[in-house]
Order: sequence, then structure tokens, then C-alpha cells
Amino acid sequence: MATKSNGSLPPFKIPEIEFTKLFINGEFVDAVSGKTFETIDPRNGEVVAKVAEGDKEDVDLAVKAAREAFDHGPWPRMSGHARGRLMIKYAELVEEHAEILAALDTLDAGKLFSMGKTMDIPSGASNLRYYAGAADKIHGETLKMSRELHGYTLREPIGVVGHIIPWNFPTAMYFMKVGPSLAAGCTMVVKPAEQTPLSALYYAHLSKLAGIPDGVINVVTGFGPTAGAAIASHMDIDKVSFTGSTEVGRLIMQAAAMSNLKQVSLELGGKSPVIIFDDADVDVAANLALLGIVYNKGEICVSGSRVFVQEGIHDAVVLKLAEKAKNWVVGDPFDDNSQQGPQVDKKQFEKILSYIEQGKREGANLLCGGSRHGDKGYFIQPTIFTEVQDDMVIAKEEIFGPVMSLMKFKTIEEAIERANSTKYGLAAGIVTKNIDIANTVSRSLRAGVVWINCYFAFDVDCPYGGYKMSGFGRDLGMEALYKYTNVKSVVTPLYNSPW
Ligand code: TXE
Repeated sequence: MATKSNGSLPPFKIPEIEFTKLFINGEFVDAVSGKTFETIDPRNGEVVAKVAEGDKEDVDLAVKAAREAFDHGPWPRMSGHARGRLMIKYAELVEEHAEILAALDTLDAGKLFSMGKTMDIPSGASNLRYYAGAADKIHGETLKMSRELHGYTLREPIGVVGHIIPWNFPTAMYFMKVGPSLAAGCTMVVKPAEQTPLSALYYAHLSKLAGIPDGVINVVTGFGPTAGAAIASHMDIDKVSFTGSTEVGRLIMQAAAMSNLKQVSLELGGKSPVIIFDDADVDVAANLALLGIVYNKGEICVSGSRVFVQEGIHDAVVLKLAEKAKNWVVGDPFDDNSQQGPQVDKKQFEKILSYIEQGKREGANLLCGGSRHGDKGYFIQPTIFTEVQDDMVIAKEEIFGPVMSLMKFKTIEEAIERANSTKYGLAAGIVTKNIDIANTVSRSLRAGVVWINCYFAFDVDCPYGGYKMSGFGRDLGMEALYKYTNVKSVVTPLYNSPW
């Protein structure tokens, strides 16, 4: 067991890894093939653990357990109130284990330990509590039928759900998907990303401690083209909820269409604009823009990777950004003083560096950063390009790293047009004190969320998802709960009506 200095906190012990097997029907089991894969610590490239490598046979077993739990088990038949109580117990256990869970996400994903402990893990617990409170308020409507009929709707759980989740927010994504589907009365198979399987397995263990019945939550760790694809094309899964790349989103839809036409929701890539108007406070604007690109090392689908600054304030914002980026602390994510840890893995690290090289070649002006940080692990300097043209690759493609493209604009109309000229539509930011500008621009942007004078203002009650090629369907809020339900209409003739 290694000991790590943790800034102002007493030395924190990096935990032994307890759970590395698949979780099926309430038990931790080896993969049918007996195979395992390594998870890697992005701080240094060293192996953290060997984890069971699930494949199609394992997904089949997990789906069988989930199907049995759905068709014959207590979970969908329990009162919403009873489900909610178990979910609250689950939330309490998550909070009690916040330190270990945060450490697992740091070891797997390079996320800041302090942020995991104070934000990601507690907000996972809040998510469970929110949906626990909703579990006994899921109801249909009484219909105003146009004939002599009595009609009403029931909202029923959709069935067995496959959740395929990415590596950038292993905890938040787990609960965004598991929370509402549990409340709805569904059973599920969760496939965490191969880079970040450890916290999901720990969450599986806690679900058992909380008393969630066997077979309700199953976790199959493994790779996308094998375990993930088996979920997407499974004949006995009723819905797949996916967060990841646009390319794989397309494969998921294809697989759903070619198998049993299961329902699909997709939360995919983004290239979100942040628009700073002349009247903005320079300091506030620079803070928001910087946060928009360096938060979680830029590994967030809503990162504000295209920053449009109106010409009157442009130079001042650029100066301020350079100053702030220089003071941004990149370092060991277990150290409280660090503001940015390493990228998740070598593949992402190299992908980001190659985009940076592309930006240099394309002739954008490198304001700051531009290379790796240090000589070990997958750390990258916050990088800002100015004088970027809309048709440069760095302004068009999702980089998924701390790399900002900054551009100048003149009029509101121009800003709207250029902000919208992307295949994506996940998020957008507006910085202005002018309410007319804020209202006009927010209505004109084709994005699933618009943050005005803030950024990353997530809330469990605030639905979240994409327009255009950023996907469809919403996580969070009551919208997310409804996507795990089917609406059934029930109709009966009224007394003496002619049937
Ligand atoms: O994503 P993948 P990758 C974007 C970001 C990143 C790029 C590539 O731009 O640089 O995608 O990342 C599973 N059938 N985002 O390659 O492959 C996979 O195992 C079924 C944005 O890691 O999409 C993992 O669990 N599943 C994003 C999940 O899909 C498959 C977050 C995501 O991996 C599969 C992550 C298949 N054929 C990356 N192939 C966001 N929207 O937040 C892979 N998977």
C-alpha cells in the first residue's frame, strides 16, 4: 500500500484494489474466458490492477440475470417508496466510501482526488437521492377521451437497460444512468469504459450492501467492440443508453436497428462555443473561458473549446487568459494544490498532442502551452490558440483535451452564425451583462444547454443532452427518468356505451 502526500490533508493511503471481477446476479465472478486486462495509472503509465475482461458470453449471463430480476424479481413490483428507501441507503454508502471511490477514479482516470471526494462522489449520492424521491411519483394521466370511454396511461419501467459509459466521469456517468433507471424500476447491465472500470465495480458492491436485489445491477467490465457491442446488439435488452464518441454512437444505433430495435439514447461529442460580448467583465470572462477548457483536463463533452470574443474586448481577454493559464497548476491529481491531472491514457494524450501540432501547422497563433507537461505520465499544458479560423481542424473537431481555439467576431448575428456552424450541439456559453443579448443569443443557439455568465452549471434537476450529432435523449432531471419508462394506455367503455 503506497502512501501519498496529499497537500494539506494528512497522508492519504492509496487503497488496495478490492473488486476486479464482473458483478453478475449479485456475485463477483471471473469472465467466462478467464481473461483479464490491465488498467493503467495515467500519472506514470504503471499497472493499477488486472480486471476481468467480459465478452459476449458474460453479457449474455448478465442480461439473463437482469431479465430474470425484471420478469420475476421484486424490483419492478416494489412500491416506488420501497425502491426509494433502498436507493437512499445506497446513497449513504456511496458517501461513506467517498475517499476510496475518489481514489479509484484518480488512479484510473487521472481525475483530481480532491474534486472527486468533494464533488463527483457526493453528487453521485445526490443523484441517487433525487431519483429516490421521484420513485414514488411516477404516474400516468387520466385522459379526456373524445368518446364514451374511460382512458388513462400507466408509466411502466422499460425493462432491461444496457448502460455503456465513458471514462471521463466514471462516477457521474454511472449515477446519471443508474439513478433514474433504478427509480423507474428497470434492471440493468452496466459496462464501464475499459480505462475506468474500478469505481463501477465498487458501486456494484455497495448496491449489494444497500440491499438492492441480485440481478438488478450487473456490471460487465471489458472492451467496447466486444462487451459493448454485445450489449448494443443483444436481443433481450430493451434500451441502451450510451455516452461516448459520435462514431461509436452511430454503431450503437446500427446494432440496435439490426437486432431487436431496442430504444436508444445517445450523448456524444461536442465542440461547444463560449461567446464573450464587449460589455463583459474581462476578468470574469477570462475565468469562465479558461475553466471551460481546462476543467477535468478538457475531457468533458461540453468543454468550451471554441471561444468567440467580440472585437472591442478581444485583446484584453487574450492578455488576461494568457496570464491565468500561466498560473494554472498541472500536477499529481492526489495533490490538493493541483488544478489539472493527467489525460486518461496514452491514446488520448497522443491524440491531443497531434491536434496541437496540427494547430501549429495550420498557422494559428500559440498563445500558451503547446506541449506535454513534465516527462512522465500523460500531462498536457493548458494550450490556447488565438487567431484561429473557423475552417481549421482544431476549430472543428472534438479534441477532448485542454486546447482552446479563440476567435474574434464583430456582430451578434455573426457570433450566432459561427457558433452554430458545427455538426455538434451539446452546450454553449454566453458572457454578457446585457439581458437582451443573453435572451436573443440563448434562443438562437442550437445546443442542449446554454449557460449564461457561468459554465458547467450542472444540476441533477437540469436535463442534459445534445442537438444535432451530439445525440438525443436527456440525462439528469425528470426527462432522464421518463426515458426509462414506457407509456401504456388503458381504455375501457363507460357504463352503457355501445361495445
Ligand atoms: O470513446 P468510445 P473513446 C469522445 C472524445 C474522445 C473520443 C474517443 O472525443 O477523444 O470520443 O474516446 C464503448 N460498441 N468521447 O475511444 O470508444 C467503450 O468501451 C459498444 C466523448 O474512449 O466511444 C466505452 O465504454 N460500445 C465522450 C464507451 O463506448 C463501444 C466521452 C466510450 O468509448 C464500442 C468519451 C462499440 N463498438 C469519449 N466501442 C462524451 N460524450 O462525454 C467502444 N465502446
